[in-house]
Amino acid sequence: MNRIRQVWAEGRSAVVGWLHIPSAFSAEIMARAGYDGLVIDIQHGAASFHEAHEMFRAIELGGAEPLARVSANDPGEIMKLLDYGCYGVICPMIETGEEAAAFAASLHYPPQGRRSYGPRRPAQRYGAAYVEMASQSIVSFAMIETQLGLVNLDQILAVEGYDGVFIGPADLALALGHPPKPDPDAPVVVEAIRHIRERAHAMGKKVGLFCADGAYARARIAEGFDLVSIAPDSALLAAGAQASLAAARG
Ligand code: 3PY
Ligand code: MG
Repeated sequence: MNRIRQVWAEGRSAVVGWLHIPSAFSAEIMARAGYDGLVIDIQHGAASFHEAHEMFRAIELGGAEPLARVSANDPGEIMKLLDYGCYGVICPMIETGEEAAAFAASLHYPPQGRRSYGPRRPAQRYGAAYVEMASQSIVSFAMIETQLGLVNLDQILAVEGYDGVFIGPADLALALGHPPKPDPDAPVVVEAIRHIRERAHAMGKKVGLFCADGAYARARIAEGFDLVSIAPDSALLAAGAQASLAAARG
């Protein structure tokens, strides 16, 4: 079973890491740290498709579920990533019910969706029965991070065929006239995040949030978020390097 679905089935919230660095080696190190899943950020990270493919394999080897935040709501990109070992898709900037429906269609084989058949790596993991379990083998989130996404939230949430919404706090803050800060404290942004969480749950959808600080993420889990991402690999590397250098220099 998909490790994120397993966590949900056990009544827990998933904690995932975030990868900007285009390296299978560092992805494997991150996976072995024990995250439920790792998200390769194709939108704002450095990985090419080929590098992402190698990283998916390293993440799986390391025991975490391989996921990706795609660069756009592009069926070709989404289907290709699914064919090469991505078991969770986070799609940025969803703003209407039509966009959410197009996203959902990319995730499923007919008759539910319009995914094209060619599961090169999932067929290795799941064998010939993959086609029957394909939909269950992935998790999916539409990102809410714009004014229009907020306005059309209920219309987006009413679409079937994807698991939940994922909040991008930096873009959401920009949309609401605030600096693009992770772990936001501006009341209007905090209120928008609460509103999205409550509407998502009221309409039977999961809700996830991009976080930086682990303690901040823990507080959001206590509020009921079903999935949180924490500090990206690039930030962890910078923090570790700075601390080590500071200790050496005194
Ligand atoms: C945002 O905060 O806008 C995101 O998309 C998270 O990377
Ligand atoms: Mg964003």
